[in-house]
Amino acid sequence: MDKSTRIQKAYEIAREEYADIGVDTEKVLNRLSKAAISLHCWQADDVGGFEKPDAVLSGGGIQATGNYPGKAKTIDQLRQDLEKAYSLIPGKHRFNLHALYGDFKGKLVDRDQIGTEHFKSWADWAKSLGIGVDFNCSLFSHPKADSGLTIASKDKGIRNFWIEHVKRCREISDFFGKELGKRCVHNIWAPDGTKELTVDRYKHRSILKDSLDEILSKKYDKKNMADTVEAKLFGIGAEAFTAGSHEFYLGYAVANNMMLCLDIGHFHPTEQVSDKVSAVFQFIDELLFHVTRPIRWDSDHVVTLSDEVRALMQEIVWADKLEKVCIGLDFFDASINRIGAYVIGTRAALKALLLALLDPIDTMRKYEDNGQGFEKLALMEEAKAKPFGAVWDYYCMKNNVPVGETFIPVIQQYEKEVLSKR
Ligand code: RNT
Ligand code: ZN
Repeated sequence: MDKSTRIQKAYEIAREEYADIGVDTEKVLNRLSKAAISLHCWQADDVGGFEKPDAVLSGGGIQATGNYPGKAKTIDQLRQDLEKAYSLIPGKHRFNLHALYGDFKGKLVDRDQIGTEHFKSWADWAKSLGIGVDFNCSLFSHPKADSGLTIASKDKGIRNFWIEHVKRCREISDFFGKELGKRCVHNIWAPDGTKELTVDRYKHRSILKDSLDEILSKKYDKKNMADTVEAKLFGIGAEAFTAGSHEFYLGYAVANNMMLCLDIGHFHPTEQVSDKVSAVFQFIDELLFHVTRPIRWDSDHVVTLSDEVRALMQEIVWADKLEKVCIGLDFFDASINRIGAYVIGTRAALKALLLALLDPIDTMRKYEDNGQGFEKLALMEEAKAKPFGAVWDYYCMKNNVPVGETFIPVIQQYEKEVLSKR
């Protein structure tokens, strides 16, 4: 039997298996195909950006470790890498850009000087691929961020510089939304914090609040852009105090009726981000997730089909909020083939979502409502052993992307022909 016939047959059997527990796989795949994951530009070059040649990530309390050859050094290379990754992932996805990846054409453009003209070629590229773009202000890798404080700094000059930067980033986000006809989500993450014990925590947080108020005072059409704020527990060099903590941003987002970003790596290691979904949605309309895999700290390892990612997708689906979430990836591993990292991580996030959509949720909920605890648990357990892989393979085949591990040789070849020559 040839491979595609095998995949088709396995799927047909799987479809019946799922129908037995009340799940319509065709409907599930249709829903899955509408989920657009935002692939982050920064996995391709270890968060370097294009402000100057050979730019590297510095400060911000984040780190990319490893020196695997082949990282993207130019915009063209990064675009080529992303196109390769998209071709190995089923479905139509998005692109997530950081401000320091502008098309500066060799000129030094400081952060408070960037404008839509530096992102025109990105919009054209995204248009040619038919994908939406999300955006991020960049408050790190810059001498004015060296103190570890930007928009929460007591230094007015520093603060105003970064306020101006973020304002411009919002304008650029609006531009992307208009140009592409797809809303651009602008995520504000400020690394602000201190290494040592800080007396004036209250003051820094009230400065941060004021800065955000000023940044967000201009209103944009929500069709084109939406702002989110991303909280964090700590960063390298910001161990003692991080101004934009979860309580701070949860409060800020609720008070200002705006989106919140939850990054899986930004909480205590035993805390489950998945459990926050149904809590936060009581007060906030939309959430952005930064899907990543923290090991011992916010290490941003490549996403895999881990328990936490599965639980997160389940909570999103079980709360019936799939249409109210944006899913962005936020890992940067410089120690393995970087295109491989995109493909593994995005496929894993999609697999987790597919698994959640395949759960027999209606029956599970009915059992729960009836107090049939044994039945519910039994069904939850048995659902884990249903032939999910056959559905996934079929989805990949239908979307004309490699099935199973067959993307490995494709990436090996790309490495040989393209990455190794950089
Ligand atoms: C840092 C945050 C943030 C960054 C990107 C590069 O801990 O997660 O989202 O990873 O903006
Ligand atoms: Zn993040």
